[in-house]
Amino acid sequence: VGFSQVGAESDWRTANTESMKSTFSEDNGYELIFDDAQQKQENQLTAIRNFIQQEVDYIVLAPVTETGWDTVLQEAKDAGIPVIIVDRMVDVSDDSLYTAWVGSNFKLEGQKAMAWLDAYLEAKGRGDEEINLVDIQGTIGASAQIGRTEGFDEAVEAHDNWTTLAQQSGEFTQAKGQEVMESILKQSGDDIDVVYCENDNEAFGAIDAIKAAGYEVGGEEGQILVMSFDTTNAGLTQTLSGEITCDTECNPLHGPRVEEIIQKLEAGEDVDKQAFVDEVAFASDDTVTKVTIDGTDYDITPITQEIIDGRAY
Ligand code: GYE
Repeated sequence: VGFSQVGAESDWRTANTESMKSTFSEDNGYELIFDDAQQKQENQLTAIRNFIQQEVDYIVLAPVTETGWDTVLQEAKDAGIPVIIVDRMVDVSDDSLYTAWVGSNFKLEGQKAMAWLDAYLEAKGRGDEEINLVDIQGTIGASAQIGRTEGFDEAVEAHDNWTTLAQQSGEFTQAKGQEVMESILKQSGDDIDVVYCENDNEAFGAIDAIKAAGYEVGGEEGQILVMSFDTTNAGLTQTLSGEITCDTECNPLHGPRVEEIIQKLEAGEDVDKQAFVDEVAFASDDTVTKVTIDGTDYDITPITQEIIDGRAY
């Protein structure tokens, strides 16, 4: 199995890589050829071509961004090697260029987070106040960015009293999240109510920048409310401390899911073309414990140390 991984940009990614490596281990009967693309699509194209040359049985691709895969996936198809897409999605003209995809519903993640924010501000008596928001986006063109930004934009548009002050990519990294937040704070620090970070590592960087600039993070009026995605161990620990007020899950444990697909293919069975992972969400307190999107209820669980200790990542 050849696995082309996006990079090592986040805690989420580390958990994802570990899940893949421990599943596709020699003990389990696999030979895994792992390639870290350092967030560059050109490296992924090279990796896939190397996998084809090495005549692997399966190619697993975690694509950095959605577009630009048609040619290389056609090459894999011509070589008769099934390609399983994991985590982020590809945008291809012909769906037969990949065998199956498993990952998250990133738009739903964004919608859940923004529905939580709406209910939270309402509960705090701030439903009619002017609210200024910042969106620190993920890697532009990555499904995780596209879906989470859509959830953000649609919610801002639906509120006359919400304004987007800044919207900029933090590349899903802590360093870039901090750098971007520093510059936004210089321009409009006093006006910011909410910072929506599209992953935990950006949130860690943003929180450092906010504190260094002399502002307080938290969910009360006068503080800067930080939201995040991934629910990594470190992210939930900062949720417990109240520095992140809401953290929406993105589950990285894809190894066993990809293995199930491969086992079915080996047995000649059909596999789902696309499969979404079920995900939850956590908040620093119990102000809002449920949101409803398109008629479906989703729990928002107040985080505790017990919950953090009991989680697999
Ligand atoms: O949220 C982020 C990572 O694609 C879901 O990529 C993934 C995202 C995740 O770098 O931390």
